[in-house]
Amino acid sequence: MQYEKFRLRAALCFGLRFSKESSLDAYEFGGKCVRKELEKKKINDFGLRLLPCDKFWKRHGDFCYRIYDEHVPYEKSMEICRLDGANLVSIHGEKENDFVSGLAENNWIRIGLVNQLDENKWKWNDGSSLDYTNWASNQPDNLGTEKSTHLSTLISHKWANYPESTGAKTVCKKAIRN
Ligand SMILES: [Ca+2]
Repeated sequence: MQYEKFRLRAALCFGLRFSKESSLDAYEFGGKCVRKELEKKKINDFGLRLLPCDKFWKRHGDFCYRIYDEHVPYEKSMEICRLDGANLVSIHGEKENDFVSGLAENNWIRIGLVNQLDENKWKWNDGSSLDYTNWASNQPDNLGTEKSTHLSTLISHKWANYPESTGAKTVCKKAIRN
């Protein structure tokens, strides 16, 4: 009989733990089924929730992305991302390209692909490898003067190089919190 009571209580605790009320956990303590708020575990000393991405950032895979709608030159884009502890976005495949261009909403965004004048090579600002490109036809052109790269749904999610002074929206990228 005592065993049955125990089984029932354990089942109740188990049910609570995996109920849709995901903010609650349940465990046995002193012969009772105790519920506790799980949310408190996810709040740090500053009262902020430790979600994988901060507010205003969107997650895709292991990274968080944020778009800034102001049209700014290259140096300003760099500064915006740096202040966020992030880099200008790098893109490593078609899915990531689609995700990033989806943030742009029919406008031009700057991505972190730059041309070093001294080497005449394209490199990602965040130091990641150049393993994917999606240039529009006849791009990149005017090497030496168009050293920044823009992406837009207006050219079928493809890329075109522009002078660093040309304004574009900024997309920043950083790794998710574990
Ligand atoms: Ca160009």
